[in-house]
Amino acid sequence: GGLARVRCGVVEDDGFYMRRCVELARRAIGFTSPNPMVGCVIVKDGKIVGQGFHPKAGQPHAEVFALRDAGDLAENATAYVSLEPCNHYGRTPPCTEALIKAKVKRVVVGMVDPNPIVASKGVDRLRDAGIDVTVGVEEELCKGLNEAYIHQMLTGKPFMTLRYSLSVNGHLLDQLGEGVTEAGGYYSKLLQEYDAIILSGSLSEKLSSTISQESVANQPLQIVIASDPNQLPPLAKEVSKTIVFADKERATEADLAKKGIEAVVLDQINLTPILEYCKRQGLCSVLLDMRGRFGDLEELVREAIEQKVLQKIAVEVLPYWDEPDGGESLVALNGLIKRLEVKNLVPLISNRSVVVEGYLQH
Ligand code: AOF
Ligand code: ZN
Repeated sequence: GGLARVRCGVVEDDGFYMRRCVELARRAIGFTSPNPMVGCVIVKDGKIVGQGFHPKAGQPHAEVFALRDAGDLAENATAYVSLEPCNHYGRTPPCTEALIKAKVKRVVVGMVDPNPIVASKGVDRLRDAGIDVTVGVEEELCKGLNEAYIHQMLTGKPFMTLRYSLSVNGHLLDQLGEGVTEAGGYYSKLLQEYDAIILSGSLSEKLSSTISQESVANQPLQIVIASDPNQLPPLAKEVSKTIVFADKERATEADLAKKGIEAVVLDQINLTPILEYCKRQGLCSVLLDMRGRFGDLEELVREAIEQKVLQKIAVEVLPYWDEPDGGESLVALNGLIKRLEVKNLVPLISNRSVVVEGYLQH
């Protein structure tokens, strides 16, 4: 943190360039999964001569774009990368080799890659090639950028967040605060960030309003939990892929397919098959999106907490004092969560809500 040291107009601070990497990486928010977001800058004589970010899984890595941008100027330069350069052939060739070939003198790495096939081997490879490597600059910032990717890599499970809106008197609201129509609103930021959202199928007409209004945005997969799939509201399938998990007592997959609904029917709706589905689909982050009442999500939320699968809670407090017969209260969660470490108070964008993000301490 802190301000960059500046000497004769030349920025010398590693943190400064690493923060720039993170800023670049964020341009691809919502598009890189299952890959991480990564940014890279090439610095020579205190000037940025090349920059890049990883735009999408399958496309070249951040380092490749930054090196291309720098051209011959990369020789003897310092490369800053928010994540350890890879040393393996995946969908793309190793970044370590590209950096070595470009003859960079020094590499500054934000954090080691938790991917077991990388896990410090990239750093080792660069050092073996005689490159000076510094690891762990703005590490917390870099980890925060890819909390879902890191969690998924280390546990094999998607990063799961529970979100809800509350009135000032503590009732669940179905309003979305700084909602989907506002670019930069908190809810639209969540939609952009998460690979999938899980919604209750008993929450009626509101399902289609989850779709982001920004045309360039990532559209998360909608997972609808429906105890009664015959009572489903219209699904906004034309905009976002939707899958319904339903109770087998009420309908068959074939019945639902006839109605154009892609469904998985289960003996009993519970967390395990949903997590397995997420894994098969390669989903790294999932938002449990609670609107107004628990509805069909109640058991799922409970299980996610009890099985320590829920990582984070994002609460938006809106300036309403709702009627007693308004939304449900959060009593169903009482006693389930032992400790919540509040890390982020998301700065106000409008004066219409306050957002608190906390992490469950399992
Ligand atoms: C980097 N720079 O910009 C990214 C990295 O299939 P691939 O070739 O895209 O490889 C994916 C893995 O590479 C991914 O799981 C992670 O370990 C690393 N991502 N590495 O050096 C990048 N996106
Ligand atoms: Zn790479």
